[in-house]
Amino acid sequence: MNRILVFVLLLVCFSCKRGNTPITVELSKDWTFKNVKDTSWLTAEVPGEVHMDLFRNKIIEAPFVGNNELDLQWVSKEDWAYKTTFSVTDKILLKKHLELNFKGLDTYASVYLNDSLILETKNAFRGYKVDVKSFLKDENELRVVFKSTSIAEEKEKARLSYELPEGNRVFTRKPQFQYGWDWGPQFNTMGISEPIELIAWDDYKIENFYVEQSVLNDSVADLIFRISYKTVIEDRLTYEFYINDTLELIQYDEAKDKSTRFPFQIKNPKKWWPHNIGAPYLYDVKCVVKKGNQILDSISVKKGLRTIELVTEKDSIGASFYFKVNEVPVYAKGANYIPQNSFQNQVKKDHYETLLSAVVEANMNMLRVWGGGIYERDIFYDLCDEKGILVWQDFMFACAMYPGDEAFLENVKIEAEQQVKRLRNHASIALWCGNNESSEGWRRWGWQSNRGEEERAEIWNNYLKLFDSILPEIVASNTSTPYWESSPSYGRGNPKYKTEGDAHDWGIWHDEYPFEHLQDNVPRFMSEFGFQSFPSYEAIKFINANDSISIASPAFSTHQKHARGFSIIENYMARDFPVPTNDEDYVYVSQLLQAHGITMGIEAQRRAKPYTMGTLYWQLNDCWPVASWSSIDFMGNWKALHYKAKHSFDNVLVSLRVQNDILKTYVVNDNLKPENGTLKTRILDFKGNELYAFSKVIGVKPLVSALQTEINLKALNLKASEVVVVSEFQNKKRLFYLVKPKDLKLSKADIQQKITKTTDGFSIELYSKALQKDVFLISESKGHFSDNFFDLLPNETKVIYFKTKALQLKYLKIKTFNKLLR
Ligand code: BMA
Repeated sequence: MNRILVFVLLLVCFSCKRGNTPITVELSKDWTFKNVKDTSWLTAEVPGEVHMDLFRNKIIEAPFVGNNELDLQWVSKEDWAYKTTFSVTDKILLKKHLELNFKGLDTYASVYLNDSLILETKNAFRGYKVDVKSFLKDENELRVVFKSTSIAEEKEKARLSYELPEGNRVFTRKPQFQYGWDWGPQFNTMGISEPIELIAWDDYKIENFYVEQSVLNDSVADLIFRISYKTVIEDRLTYEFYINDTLELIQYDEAKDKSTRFPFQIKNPKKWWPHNIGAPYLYDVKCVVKKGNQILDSISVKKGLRTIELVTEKDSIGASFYFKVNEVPVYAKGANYIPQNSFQNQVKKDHYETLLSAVVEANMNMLRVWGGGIYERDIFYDLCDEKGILVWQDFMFACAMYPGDEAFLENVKIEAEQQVKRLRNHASIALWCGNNESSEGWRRWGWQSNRGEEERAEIWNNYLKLFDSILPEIVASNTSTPYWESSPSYGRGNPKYKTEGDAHDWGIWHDEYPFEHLQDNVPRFMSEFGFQSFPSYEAIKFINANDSISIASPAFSTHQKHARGFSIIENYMARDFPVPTNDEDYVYVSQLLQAHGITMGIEAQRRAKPYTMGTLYWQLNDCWPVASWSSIDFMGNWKALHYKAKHSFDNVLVSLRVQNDILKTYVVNDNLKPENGTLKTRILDFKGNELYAFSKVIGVKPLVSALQTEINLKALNLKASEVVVVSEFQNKKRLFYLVKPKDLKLSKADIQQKITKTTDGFSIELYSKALQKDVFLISESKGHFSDNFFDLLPNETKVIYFKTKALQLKYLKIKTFNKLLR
């Protein structure tokens, strides 16, 4: 557009009247709450939740401490009322339209405005809008009464002649993990979970702005700006579109059809990439709607331009399962994400920022938002867009069969449509997946036994209605993001789990297969596999509510939710590691054990690229302090796995394996460019003496994994328990051992340390004359070590940074695996 015209338009724009745009007021003040049976009201936080309100009022103890969970089950069995009063200005009252927008009510709520029942709800995953023009006054009272979920659930259950797997939770549309999970407590929350807004408007209000992308290549991006709105006028309106604050398009339309669409083209577009491949570029797109000179409404979105494809093509082995971003096959690296707190309103902006930064730092490019949790808040997806993290988004259904009656399906339809529309502008969203493990459960977990044919058919047909028809149709008609019915495609009881689709390989952990199973059993896309460990000392002390790190305390036992959890950890530990007798070492070794097994899987899968095209381990984070599969604990401390996964997920990975006495070195390259350099292999004893050395100049093509060297170990006549293999490529070193950790004959030597203050923490220089394995730095000051649980090569100095607000590093403890071996 001509510059003078833009200037004139901008001048016109500055003189525009803004008086008549919709007004939004959040009703977050002066809330009180009570048990419906009580008389006195106590202060409440909105948005919020009843357990936390009770805790703040000192009625209950901290829910995550000790055995308090068990004593607090009464809370969800009661009914709770919330109320506030608020005044409304004449300016707002005089608006033609007054609407209350309930962004989240958890779950069975009756809402009264000035004693009139205005709304009844039954879905915590959707919003509700109510026209309140005829109810609103100068002074108002808003009251929300929540009923215990069990009342509605029992009613629904009574309507069926059979029981649905797995329990009454299936009848309520709320986070399923709140009913208790194998890593989560049972805290069935109730409350006003998201803001309530009063929206006042006269003639026109934007409801939704979707920047649809119809074509994207290197030279053009063809977009369609789709606006849906509410209006009472039929005038000709002006739509102005700004890209990165520059007015780029002006269009006109009659305001009457509830929606309108305008094509627009960006030349030489900048694409959005997952951060490990390119920059996650985002455009600012803004739409301003005017009537003549008057602005009626405006809306902005951040838009990343990318194509996304899930490639599931039949091939000679079975069928592929991988993502193509901007035509590039991208190996997905990451983890499964669960809610960050049982009480969602305790999760603040900083938590999102810190956790998602840790995802990027660990070289992950994908998270799977698991179906037993929540559709995350906008901020989560905003940050994933910004940081270049792809999101595999489950619909919120997990490990169960769900009802199929009209009312239930209608409720889910609205939920799904709202969520898909809310998230469709996000470049990060790579996939919508119907559910977690429901079809696997139906086929393999005995759910069909003791049922007649008719009953089985009904339950399965209801499954198909929802996951094979309703949800994919909603996804297809509202976005171009791919849909997948269920994760995994096949349970591990079906041999196809390795040759088709995505897999959850719980042979590790649940079936107690040795970790080595992961070396040769790689699927096409590993969407779950995992192993538990104990959390940080900090988390254990918090649970025990004193300075004790006892893992045998009754309190800590409540924080292990897997029936066989402790014994599975111990069985695996005894196979590969020494089993310490004191808790401090036991916790440490449990983390080494988890990291040992999971990184073995990560690397085997990456080496198998392109047969395998994704690795998402179970699980990234925790919702409370607990012994679990997470790699970052509830307190934000990185376990050994998170540090080691960072290396195993590196874009350029040197990975070693021994097969029939042959030491094989692979290089995996996830970059778009070839990686060249000298691959050096050295074998050292633990004092640093070189026993063998071999170098080779290599070139690794983009996006491949390739075997680079094979060394016959037999011919070298080594003492396998007394050596370390050091592989070096492009200034990065990987260490590899030829025997199990428990069989290593490590030397005992001191570690020298030199600590220096830096601007935001400390630098720690470490040195030892002998190889030190799994060096673990522990500080009592809260902070983050740049690396931890690392191996220190003999006679080499390593510098670690400890980022902390503490001004002194009073206590730095160093643990090393060497000391655990007899
Ligand atoms: C996976 C998940 C969860 C569970 C985990 C560990 O299959 O989908 O249901 O917490 O296993 O058992």
